[in-house]
Amino acid sequence: DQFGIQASLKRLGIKPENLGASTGVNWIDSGESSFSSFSPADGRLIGKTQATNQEVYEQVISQAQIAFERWRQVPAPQRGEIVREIGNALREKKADLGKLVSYEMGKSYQEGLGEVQEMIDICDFAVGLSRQLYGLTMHSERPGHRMYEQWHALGIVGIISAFNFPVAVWSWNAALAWVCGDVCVWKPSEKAPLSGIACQQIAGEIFEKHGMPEGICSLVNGDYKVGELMSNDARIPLVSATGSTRMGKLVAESVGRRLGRSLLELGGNNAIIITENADMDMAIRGALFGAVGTAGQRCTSTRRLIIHENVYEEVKKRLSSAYGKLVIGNPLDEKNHVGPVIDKDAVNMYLAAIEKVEEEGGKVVVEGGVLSGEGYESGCYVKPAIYEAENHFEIVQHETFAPILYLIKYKTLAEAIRLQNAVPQGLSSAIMTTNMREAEAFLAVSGSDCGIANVNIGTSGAEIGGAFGGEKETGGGRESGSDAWKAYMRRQTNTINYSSTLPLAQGIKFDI
Ligand code: UN1
Repeated sequence: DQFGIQASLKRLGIKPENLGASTGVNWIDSGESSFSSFSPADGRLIGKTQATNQEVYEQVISQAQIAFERWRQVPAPQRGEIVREIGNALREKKADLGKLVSYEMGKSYQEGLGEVQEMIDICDFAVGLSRQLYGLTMHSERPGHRMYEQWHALGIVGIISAFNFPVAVWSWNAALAWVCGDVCVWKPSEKAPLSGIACQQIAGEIFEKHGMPEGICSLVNGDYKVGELMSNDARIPLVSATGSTRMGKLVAESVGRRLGRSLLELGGNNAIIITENADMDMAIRGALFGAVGTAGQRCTSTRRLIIHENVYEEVKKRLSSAYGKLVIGNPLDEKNHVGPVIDKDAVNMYLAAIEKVEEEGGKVVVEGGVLSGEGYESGCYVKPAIYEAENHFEIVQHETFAPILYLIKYKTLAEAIRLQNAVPQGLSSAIMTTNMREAEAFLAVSGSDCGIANVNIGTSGAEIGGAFGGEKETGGGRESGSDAWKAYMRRQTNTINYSSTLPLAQGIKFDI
């Protein structure tokens, strides 16, 4: 145990097995068979979790309903106080939690810490927000009338999160939902459940310390079947789901059938446009981290570089040389740049994508492959690869959750923007340029069609303060900053008549 994993698990209060569902600090034993969580870093078993069955699910939802009645009555700033303490507890446990995220998911320890920092940041954001859940006032057309809107808590928020950000995405939803007066039921990814369990325990203890009932923060482990229970459950007015476009369409269909709300963060196919006016050092640095960081498994990972023909060869050369210096290995060892992908399925998807791009006529620039031998025993380490490709290739149109980067050449900025937009997804995008006209054209209505458009920054690494999400097959949802909180509340328009007559709107006459 070179990296002190066992000590961290102990400090985080993770028991070795059978953690299925929880409504706060209590865990419910479903007696169901268990899921094993293996580390992609070294292939070892970290722990086991139980699947939540229908009966346990019912227990969790009933408790959440009871908890909502109480929680919604707590004044929002007091709810914020509790979220502040959750943020402080995360600060205290940052190193242990960051390590567990890194070990269980495979991202570098630095990125594991970064993920916990996102959780801390969203808690801070939510604390401030708890005093700013503003509604508007309007002028009524009728004399002696006042009109305004207010935002009320919605109810149970279901959160389905993905393996790649096993805890941060939960916190973006949960921290806002809590200050809004909602209660949360979270299904973490079955590929990284223990990080979720650690967070559940941290939050559960804080709610308990404040004498709050069980059911404000709940967790239900399991696979897609638990997700289906949530999507079809009319007691959950909002389901927030992060993952593949395929999964998102299934969730949206089920939630839509019962006219519930869904908030979707799905696939991205993010590009950086590198113009001939780019600061080349910055462009290379941004592209490199965007493409190989988190082993290409961020929904914001850079998958395409759209490069001006005059700088194309230079970018190709400099990137190849940078890729040659990448050190691939155990994510907890801070000398390594790139860790493993999540599991063998991900390795197979990576290999299939490489085969496909070659079949479609892509030309290899930096060769990929699966690593074996000492340190790579888990079989999940792959080499980041680069291909010259064309935007219309089927594989380029598709989000492959792996470190494969496609280089595409362009002549005019209009063409570059057209290529950037010509994919089904619309999450993140960037332009590298020192030319103000190019930057503004990229940001204009006729520019990038993505939810996130950056100038001289890569496609990944969004901050908490901005709304996060994207268009088209990315699902349209917005989470974390700006006014994303509105998705977690219900709006009520109130008109009050303080006059002694009852005039009708639109001047309608109705006299007897
Ligand atoms: C994700 O990959 O699901 O912008 C979220 C970023 C991170 C979040 C990514 N802040 O890359």
